[in-house]
Amino acid sequence: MIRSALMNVMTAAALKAGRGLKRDFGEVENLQVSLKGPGDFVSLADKKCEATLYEELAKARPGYGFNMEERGIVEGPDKSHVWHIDPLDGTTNFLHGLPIFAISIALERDGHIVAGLIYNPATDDMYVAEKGQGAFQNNRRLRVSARRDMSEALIGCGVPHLGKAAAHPRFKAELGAVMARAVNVRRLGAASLDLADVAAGRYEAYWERGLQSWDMAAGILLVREAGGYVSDADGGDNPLATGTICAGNEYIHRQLLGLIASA
Ligand code: 2AM
Ligand code: CA
Repeated sequence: MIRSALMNVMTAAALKAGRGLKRDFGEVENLQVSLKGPGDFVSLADKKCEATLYEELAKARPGYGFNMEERGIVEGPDKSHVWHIDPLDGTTNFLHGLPIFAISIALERDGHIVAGLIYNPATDDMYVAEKGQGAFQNNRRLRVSARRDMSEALIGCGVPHLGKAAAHPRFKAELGAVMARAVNVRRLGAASLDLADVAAGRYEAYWERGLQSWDMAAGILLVREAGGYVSDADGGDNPLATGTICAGNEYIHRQLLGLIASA
């Protein structure tokens, strides 16, 4: 596993913030029955988690900029470094008591993502990658799947939620095209962990539209360092700019792009 000073800083921040998130997740079940529901509680958990990450990372690496889900962009005097942070990816799962959510942290240096971390505090799974150093789950090196045949491929996706109704028809068409060829499709609800599943070879490929940089930045590096391919959902080379993504092993990534384009 990667033990650089930078990765130590990132894992320490994620573990500290993750402890709070896990405690709050334990409370969500009790709140399900209350009249008001757990919505406000969850958004507070999200904000607390982000505050911890912000404090820890700013203390350890003064001057770096931030691009975070809750606070947005916080510029720092050091213009060559930006953290992309999602304190709680998979919010809907968290709200419903499903243990599929994560903290996602990526470091951009001079326009390139050089380090990524994804941590699920509910399962204590820590995924890390640094450019040129490989990708790891806990202490295990990750490698994308070797399956080449779409008829054996398990494909992850993201379903646009109720508030994105305009995106529903296109998604249904793409889903139809993929269902016609892949063995089956999964939708787990946290983009960062979907990318970790590609890096670990559990999904042959995954696609989604309507994402933000903090949903994807760490996972993109993880997939590439595990030997996978990443593009946007239309085959372009900048998923962070378009907010769409397609990631997978070399063979299924290419075939999935073809299916999406045919939809
Ligand atoms: P979130 O839980 O941090 O919001 C699931 O399809 C993915 O989409 C998750 O990574 C989720 O991240 C993200 N997502 C959910 N609602 C979203 C929204 N309104 N805008 C952008 N991304 C969203
Ligand atoms: Ca997210």
